[in-house]
Amino acid sequence: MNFAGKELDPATPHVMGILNITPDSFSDGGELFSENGKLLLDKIMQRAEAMQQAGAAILDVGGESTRPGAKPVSPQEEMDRVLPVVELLSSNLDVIISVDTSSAELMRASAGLGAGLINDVRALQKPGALEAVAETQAAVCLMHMQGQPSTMQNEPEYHDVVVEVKEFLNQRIAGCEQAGINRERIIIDPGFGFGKTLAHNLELLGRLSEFKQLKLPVLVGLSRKRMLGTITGRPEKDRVAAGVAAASIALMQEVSIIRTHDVAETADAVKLYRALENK
Ligand code: 8Y7
Repeated sequence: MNFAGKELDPATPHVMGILNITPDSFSDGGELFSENGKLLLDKIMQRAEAMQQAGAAILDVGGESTRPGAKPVSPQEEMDRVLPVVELLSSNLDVIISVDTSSAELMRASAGLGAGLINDVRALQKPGALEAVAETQAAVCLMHMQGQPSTMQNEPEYHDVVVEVKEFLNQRIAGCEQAGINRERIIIDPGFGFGKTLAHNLELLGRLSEFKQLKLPVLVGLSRKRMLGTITGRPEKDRVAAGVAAASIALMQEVSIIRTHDVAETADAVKLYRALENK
């Protein structure tokens, strides 16, 4: 897997650490902003370095909260949050920088500052997004979502969730290829929790290996999500063990990247999986 020049071994899984630059983020926001809303770049750098040392090969920087019902941010505000962080990390850390955005303008600007991956929960469906990524060397993660973040949890429906998510991803892959983004740059993600009931999420988790049919690296984000709370009865901060358990189930189905808030714990699961594979 190539990320604008930085390589990761595709034969073994990797951890992506989440760096949310949103004051309203549910688990790690707030402390990264001062009282008057300025970015605390020294704190952000500390958080990033800690995640890298704990085993993250990729850091996912996001300035727009996509949790169900979140307030939208203006494109300018998203840029003001994310770009200084991309610049800071790319000049100070040897890590792959991912930018969690749907905005073509931010995709272009962050790739220019050294981002190696565009992580788009809207799978490059916003105007200009396909073209923006095509102009860069960055890889892209295409995620499936049914509906929009504000309404996606209102009775989502599928005939066969795995088949429909695969069909959607196949269409987006074709769109990428037509726009000049070749398959070597594409990662796919079923989008746990994005317009899915608990039953849909469990169906996807149990049948993740079917996504291998698309012959592209698979990324999954499960950490601290509501499905884990529903199953365990635990609040967000106490879902780490459930998240690592879910990650292990995904690892056994040969996913390539695990996106997580809990890098050290997830990196241990990856080590266990690698030890098993190399036995
Ligand atoms: C995912 C994601 C979120 C995910 C990818 C959360 C930005 C909600 N979830 N990106 N983003 N996959 N690719 O709980 O599952 O982290 S936001």
